[in-house]
Amino acid sequence: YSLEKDLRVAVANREFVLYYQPKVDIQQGSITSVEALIRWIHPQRGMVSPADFIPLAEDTGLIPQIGDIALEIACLQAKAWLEAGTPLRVAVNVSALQFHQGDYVEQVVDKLRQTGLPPELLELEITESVVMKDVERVKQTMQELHQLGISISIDDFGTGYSSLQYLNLFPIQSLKIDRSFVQSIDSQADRAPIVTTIIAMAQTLGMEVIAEGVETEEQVDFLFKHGCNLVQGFIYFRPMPADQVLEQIMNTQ
Ligand code: G
Ligand code: G
Ligand code: NA
Ligand code: MN
Repeated sequence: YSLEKDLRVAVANREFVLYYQPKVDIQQGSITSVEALIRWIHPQRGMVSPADFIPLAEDTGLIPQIGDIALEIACLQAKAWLEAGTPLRVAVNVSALQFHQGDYVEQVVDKLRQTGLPPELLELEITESVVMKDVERVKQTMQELHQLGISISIDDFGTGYSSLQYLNLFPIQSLKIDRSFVQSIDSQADRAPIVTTIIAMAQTLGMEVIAEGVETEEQVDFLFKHGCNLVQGFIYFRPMPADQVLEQIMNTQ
């Protein structure tokens, strides 16, 4: 039995769906975008979490194809929401291998063209570790994406030791404070300064800052008090299937 073999079949048969988790502006009481999170619907095992197959997809070189499927589903969905009269920006996770492909920008442009999604409704989440490799090329790729009107977020921020100097070179719209730092707000007082430092850093650089993995009122209060009013986490919404998103938004507004 081989999960790798199954994953190849999964790519050929497109056995993937996206769940969506809203990002909330707690000051405005609005949803600013939704993060697309992939799930594999395995014919025997049922729903498989990306934590259990993304690493395998990276090791086996299948990740660019899976990323391409995710991007396509996300663009189609955001286009459908737009046509339903509810424009909603969708944030898609991009893995290092996909981002570093020579024709990544063209792949994205093709997807926008094929689906008819305006670039302003697409956001790309790139992990901090990706950004620190090959800085000049990353900068070039980000600039091309930015000039198209696409937003770029740095995911899992705080785990990868980016220098301020590099960050300032890139057209980055927002920093996402890694869940591990957010979850230490209640328990480990010594790590809270990391959160406040990231918030201050984002403000200094003129970027938005969003906290991910927010689960408690205490975390929300702390974040708000320190100037971070964008949050994503179970306290507001869990990742949900596409057909629940509009209903949830209606209830929020
Ligand atoms: O949804 P969940 O918490 O199980 O996601 C686990 C991890 O998988 C997260 O780190 C998330 O960023 C990553 N992930 C989710 N969807 C995608 C995707 O479409 N592409 C890539 N590369 N990673 C994803
Ligand atoms: O690495 P990335 O940030 O893309 O991971 C997002 C993952 O975090 C998703 O799989 C999502 O299900 C999960 N997630 C989202 N909100 C919370 C939360 O409040 N608590 C925890 N533990 N996980 C969360
Ligand atoms: Na992400
Ligand atoms: Mn993250």
